[in-house]
Amino acid sequence: MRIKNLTSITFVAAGLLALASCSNNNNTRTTIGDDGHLLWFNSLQMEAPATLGPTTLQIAQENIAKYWKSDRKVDLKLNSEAAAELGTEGFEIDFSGANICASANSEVGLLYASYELLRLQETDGLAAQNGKLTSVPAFERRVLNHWDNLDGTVERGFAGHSLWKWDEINANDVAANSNIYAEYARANASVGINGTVLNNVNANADILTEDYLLKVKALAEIFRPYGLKVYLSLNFAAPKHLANLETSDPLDNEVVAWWNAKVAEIYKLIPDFGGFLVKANSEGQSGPQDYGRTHADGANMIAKALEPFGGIVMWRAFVYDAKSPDRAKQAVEEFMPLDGQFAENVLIQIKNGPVDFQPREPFSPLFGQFEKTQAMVEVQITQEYLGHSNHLVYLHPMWKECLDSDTYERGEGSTVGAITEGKVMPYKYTAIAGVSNVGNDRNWCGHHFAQANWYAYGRMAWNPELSSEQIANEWLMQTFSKEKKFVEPVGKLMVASREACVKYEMPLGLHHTFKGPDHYGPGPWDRSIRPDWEPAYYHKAAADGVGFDRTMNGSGAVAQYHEPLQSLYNNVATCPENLILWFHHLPWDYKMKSGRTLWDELCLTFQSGINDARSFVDIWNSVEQYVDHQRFADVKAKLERQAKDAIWWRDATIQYFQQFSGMALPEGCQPFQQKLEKLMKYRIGITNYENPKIETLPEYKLE
Ligand code: GCW
Repeated sequence: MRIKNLTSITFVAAGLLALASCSNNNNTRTTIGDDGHLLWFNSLQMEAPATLGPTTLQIAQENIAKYWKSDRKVDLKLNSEAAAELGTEGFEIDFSGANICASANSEVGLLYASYELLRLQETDGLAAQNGKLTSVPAFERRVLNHWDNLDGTVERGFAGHSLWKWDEINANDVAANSNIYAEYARANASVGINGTVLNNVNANADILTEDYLLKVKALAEIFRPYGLKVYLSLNFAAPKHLANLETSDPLDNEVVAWWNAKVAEIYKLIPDFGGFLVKANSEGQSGPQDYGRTHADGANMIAKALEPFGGIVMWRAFVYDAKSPDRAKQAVEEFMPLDGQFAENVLIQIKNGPVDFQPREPFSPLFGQFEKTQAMVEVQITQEYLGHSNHLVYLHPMWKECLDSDTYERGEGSTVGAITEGKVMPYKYTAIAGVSNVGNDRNWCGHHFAQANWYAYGRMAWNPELSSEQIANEWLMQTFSKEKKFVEPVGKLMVASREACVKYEMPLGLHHTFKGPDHYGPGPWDRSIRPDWEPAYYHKAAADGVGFDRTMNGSGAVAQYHEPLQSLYNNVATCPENLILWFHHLPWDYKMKSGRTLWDELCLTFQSGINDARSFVDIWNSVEQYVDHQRFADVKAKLERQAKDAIWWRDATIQYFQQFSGMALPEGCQPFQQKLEKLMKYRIGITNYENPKIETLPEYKLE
């Protein structure tokens, strides 16, 4: 006999009025919530979870029992009959009856439903619900990538040290560990993130030693009730490093046997281990090419070991080498010959753009090229190139721009999103990755508003259709205040912030004009040990003009795009102007659509970015009454810094380019505040992991 409605539990929101009024109490919010630690649970004042204890179902039940404020009862039903299409994680919430009924095929589906209900409640969304709300995640594997090193530093992390305290993790008594790990897992579950790669893609092989694996197992146990699976980055040379084998050649029998045994050992400890993330033959990491083998040889060897256990390999396509005349072309050149050779449980993890997480890039053409290979998108949540944790830059618009980009692979509608969701060609596995911005800072992400990027990543991975505005507004309501006079202006500020950053850092398709390896601040003049690490490789500013010619007369990168994009990008008259210097090298006096010269347009776009950043300070000042004093002051200081940085960026970039253009600042531009010679000497140690705080630019003034 089939068991139906395995559990059907009804909760009465008993005694919750007291709690509700407590969470609405401004005093409570100021004292408890103002360091930002409560994330988007601020409006609920959610209690810290126990490190271990409750099951998934119990967590869902508790969410409702403790935090559901309405007197309408909520039923949570497991294994309801109608739920077949919900899959293993989806849920349905029926608002039509007297009771609200949430059903799912699994406990984790009910857990997600409970967070959906609380989100609706906290964002005034319940009134609009009267029928059935069905929700199924777009991507099966919604993964965070931590670039956390075993020594506690975080590569491109701007929120303190790693959350993982490897020295302290107690593998023998899991419940004795800090409950920060359960808090982290809960935050992820609440936005639908179901996987986490714990260590940096520049991987230390030691993560696969028994000592570390036992600690990974402890974390996996804490995460499990929240539906969060653990993955690891592997070092391809691990057999050499850890077992003293002479080689790590993926076709060597001993190497294969070593990986098989290692994978079996991991699954014995962590039966639901998700799989491996691999950066191979990229930026000095070892890989199969060290042994004359291909990416496919390497990925498939690991994939075969994982296959019996249901694990996957996420093999990165982030490859480039110093000799390539156009780095943007290399992923396609290196991976397309391998299309069709990858095992079924391999996904190729591709950064949103073809270079490297720049403020604006076109989508990576590799998404539209693969015909027989599963691709997944990697976005960067940490703001490596977008002002670190000093700038308020809400990234959802940037990510959505990539997912919504049409590759035209199979005619219109073959967007990056549709392809990677497996809607264009059938995929066995679908996934998406986001490089985490979480550290051990009290507020998790360094900037209070950087939390919105963690939140938005999860919401997008679940439902890529949600708009930037909706996600921003719901985050604001849960994190700060439901007051319309707060949410409206600040929501608009958030949605505008990415474009503002593009404008004040590198507009019109400029890219990689950063100072030094910190990737913070302007340095179009900067030199390096490799040409492709120098800004001039990308901007090519000279007396004859500026921009990278990627047309058919130049590097030919446009040919990696399908028609009509190829012609659109190739033709300077049709190329979107927000990418024009990505694809074209143009004279300084080139006529833009506005009728202005390229030079004037460039200067005025920078100015517009400065004005936007400046206006953010005013907007924030105008909502002071709705924000607790601590978070208000924290954000204000950072917004002022951001607005000054915007001027710094403009001063440096435009004065540097002026040496070539010989043209003056057009009307409408503020005069430079600092001279180029001084800015060229200017260094700030922003990549200071011990103290990644604001270092002011005292010379800059806000008007
Ligand atoms: O964006 C670049 C970063 C490196 C990073 C690399 C990668 C983890 O500057 O710090 O290394 O990309 O994505 O592998």
